[in-house]
Amino acid sequence: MHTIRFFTSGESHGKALTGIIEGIPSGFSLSPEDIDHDLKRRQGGHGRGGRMSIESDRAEIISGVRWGKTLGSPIALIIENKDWENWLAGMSILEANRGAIPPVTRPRPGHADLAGALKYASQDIRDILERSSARETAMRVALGAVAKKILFDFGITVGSYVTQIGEVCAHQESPADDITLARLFQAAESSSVRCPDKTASRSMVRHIDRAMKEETSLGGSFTVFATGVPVGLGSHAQWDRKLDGRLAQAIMSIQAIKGVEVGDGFAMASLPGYAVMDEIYYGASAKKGRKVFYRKTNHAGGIEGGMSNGMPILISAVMKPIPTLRKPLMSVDIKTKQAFSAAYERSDTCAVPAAAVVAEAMTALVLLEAFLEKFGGDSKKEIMRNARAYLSYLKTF
Ligand code: EPS
Repeated sequence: MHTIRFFTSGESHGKALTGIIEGIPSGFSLSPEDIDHDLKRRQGGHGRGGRMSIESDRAEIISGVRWGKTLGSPIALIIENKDWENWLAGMSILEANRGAIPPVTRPRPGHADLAGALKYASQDIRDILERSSARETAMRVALGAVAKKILFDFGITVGSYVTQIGEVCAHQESPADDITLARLFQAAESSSVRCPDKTASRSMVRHIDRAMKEETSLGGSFTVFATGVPVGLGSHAQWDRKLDGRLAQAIMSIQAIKGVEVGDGFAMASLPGYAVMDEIYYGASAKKGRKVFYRKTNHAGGIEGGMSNGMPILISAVMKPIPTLRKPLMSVDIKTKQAFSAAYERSDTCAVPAAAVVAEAMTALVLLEAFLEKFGGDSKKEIMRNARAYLSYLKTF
């Protein structure tokens, strides 16, 4: 039984994106501004294409909230596609408009185009690309903003920063503690590529400009973090309850993501055991002077045995270069079976900064689901009581 469930719908050039999230308890403050802030962050980032100058995403909350507070009923959201005006006949739902624009018959390597057309028996690849487009992630960010707002009321903060774009890598700090992460996040928020390292940021911008001129695209990597997560979200007891597995699936589902790692992740392959475990200590905490279990390192990325261990959660992911290239790649027309250069649809050069914001949303949604499994209730008051009782119990352990 899932504590929360959510769905999105919408084509990239259709009328709107819609989303429904169910299971949000009552009594939490929520306003459109809480959501619009993250929508704006997702639209930014150096390297975005022409579409982002058309859209200025805003969420309309159409159910589940009254007088600024959640009701416990499903929350439905709508984000309009401004570009729809240019696609009225081409994306019309009416049979009468069939054939208003020519079909897309040239599948782009790296996209859902060919597999989707074959699977859904479609002679027009537009039927596939409209939904596989990363436009859909705008709604995931809106739903994730709802989750973030609720987590924040319990002291949990989710953020991200970019660590690599193409060949340019940021100087990597070891982000073991909340203060370092807050600083990295703040620096990322004032960088046009969402990278906390100023020198690397400047090189990344130049690298993206060069890729634009060379008519190619760039991928990269980013880190998502969550601080304030209490020990014990997720479970070791069954494969599909493990928090790391759930987070990895959620982030891997974002368009163009090709790898996800937790904590030191792939680097652990070449390190000896003593270098990647986080030794356990017991003593007075810096915060309240009370004795607690603590770690000096966070190689595990805050998750051991599929459960949060009280350290910040750290997940990194790799985004491949966007597959829509101005300089087209070889492909085969699905109608004529002739070799062609793949069709070019207007696109971004680099969307790694945006992907990091989408990954924050997916992380928040998974964490909220796990949080409500542990402390679940129907109202904010009830959940507060449950969470407080658990935290008091931990003090007596
Ligand atoms: C995308 C192609 C571009 C991107 C789009 C994702 O859209 P268009 O085809 O309209 O130029 O801008 O991203 C968004 C619209 C968005 O909101 O992120 C693709 O093919 O995935």
